[in-house]
Amino acid sequence: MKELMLTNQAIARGAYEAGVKVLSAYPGTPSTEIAENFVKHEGVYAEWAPNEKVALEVAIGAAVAGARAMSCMKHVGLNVAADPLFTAAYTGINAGLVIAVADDPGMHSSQNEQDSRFYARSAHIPMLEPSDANEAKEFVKLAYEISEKFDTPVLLRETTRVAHSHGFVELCERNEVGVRPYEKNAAKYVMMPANAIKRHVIVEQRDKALCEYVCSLACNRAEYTNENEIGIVCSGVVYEYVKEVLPNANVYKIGTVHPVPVPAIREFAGKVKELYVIEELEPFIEDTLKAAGVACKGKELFSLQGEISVPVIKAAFGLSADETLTMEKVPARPPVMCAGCPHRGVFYVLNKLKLSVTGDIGCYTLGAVPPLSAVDTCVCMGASVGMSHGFKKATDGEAKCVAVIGDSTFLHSGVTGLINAVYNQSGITLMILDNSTTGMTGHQQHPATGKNLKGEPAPVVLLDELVRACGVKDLAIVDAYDVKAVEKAVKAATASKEVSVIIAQRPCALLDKSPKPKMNVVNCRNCGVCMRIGCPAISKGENGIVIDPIQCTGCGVCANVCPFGSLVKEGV
Ligand SMILES: Cc1ncc(C[n+]2csc(CCOP(=O)(O)OP(=O)(O)O)c2C)c(N)n1
Repeated sequence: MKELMLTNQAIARGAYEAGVKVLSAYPGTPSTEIAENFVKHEGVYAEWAPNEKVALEVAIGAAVAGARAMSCMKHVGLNVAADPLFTAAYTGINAGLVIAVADDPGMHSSQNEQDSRFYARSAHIPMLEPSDANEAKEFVKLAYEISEKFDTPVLLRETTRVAHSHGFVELCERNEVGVRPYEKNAAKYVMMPANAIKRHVIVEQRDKALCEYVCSLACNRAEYTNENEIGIVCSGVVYEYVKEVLPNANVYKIGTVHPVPVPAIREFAGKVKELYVIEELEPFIEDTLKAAGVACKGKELFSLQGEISVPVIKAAFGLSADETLTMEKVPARPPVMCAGCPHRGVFYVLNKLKLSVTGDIGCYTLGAVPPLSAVDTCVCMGASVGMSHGFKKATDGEAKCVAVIGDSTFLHSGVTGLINAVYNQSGITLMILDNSTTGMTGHQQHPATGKNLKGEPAPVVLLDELVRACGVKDLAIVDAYDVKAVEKAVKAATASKEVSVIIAQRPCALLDKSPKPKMNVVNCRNCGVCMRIGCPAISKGENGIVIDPIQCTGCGVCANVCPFGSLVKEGV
């Protein structure tokens, strides 16, 4: 039976069919739907971990204990999980372990374009990369075979275009692999130097064996058309584009991007007119081939930035562009905070008070965009707290700055920064924007929401108690819609020499869709103050401010900033 599926759903299905028992993940576009779909299967366990490092450690533990396990994350999540990743390559696994990692060429929803293939090489872990949904499902099953055959974790890489495209997927039965017996084996699982030195030798031997083995795999294949034609080496979504743009080219499709099946590609190169490598981001395959003495062309024709696409390949090969709809032709729609977003009033205040804001990653990063224009920095999840501490230390405590972080991000990696600020006494002010969800990635639960991945009730980590337990004495809790209370709290907190924390609470406006009274405009004096909050429901009309009743959520933030009381709630 076939079913139309999102590739991420197909990966979840592949894990189910492979007999995976335990999955642990942290959300991150474009990987999030893998966990969300896997948990829907019967007889499996899946969870949101507070961050990717924990998620991978859970999966490693489950695999060592004897159950097939999976961990899923976006590319930057693999940075967070890199510590256990590198050493799990040494310990090996007991039952199969697959780490699904989603790269985001073009940065549709990421802060950088890093290429995860380098993790595979430097951690000495094999990596598979599918081109479509059905292949993704099959590659997951293959990944578990490789994992157990070679006693290694296996990385499964996808990119945004593959993760978020649909395809028909052939459904198969679940392979009930059961749980393997676990045997204590310190030499294998306790990585202290004396043991790790010996395991490193095994890792190198495994690498060599894998290099040979991948050449025999059907997922690495040459597709010949004509020996007078050029040859293209590619993988992932680029394979689909190449088949469309260059139907006469010979193609070598790589399924294992690490190790690259070099001997097989060398043979392919000998049978084609000229060899090209087309790959997104870094010249990973190209450099591997060149280092092995296989002549090829690649990045002299293609950029290291952004995605490869049909028009990009056409342009590189001098083929005439057709009327294909390109991204450039689509009008730009810059992101804005939603109407009713509880983060809006906070940034209005921070901008008004002219404070420097070390920001973080979440919906609230949009506090950097005009007219709010409040956020000064955004580097990675959790960085807001450490960076504010750095601002303070650099200026002998004089910097007028505030760190702003979301609830999910605080639990992910902000709490350690707060412990550091208390311990090393910098007197930072941290604002936790608690909207009771992981908003940016589509409303996932986290340890402070009271629900688990299945949506079932779960124990709640109380943010105020956690903050106090870190040693913070100066803690204020405010309603994020109450702009005046936010302003008062920020003024008090930034005047203090102690570490201070403000928790601004209000659930994400998209969580509660019940009808609410909208805002009305009465005797507008056209002062324009409400335009400074950047609400998409507010615009300037011919006779003053206009509120779009479809978008308005009645949050009242505009009324709280209006100096003339001209914005009032319907029926109030
Ligand atoms: C290491 C890492 N993991 C995951 C992500 C994806 N991501 C971006 S923001 C975010 C969390 C947003 O939730 P929260 O901090 O509660 O803020 P909100 O969006 O709800 O305002 C996540 C998971 C990321 N950018 N980096």
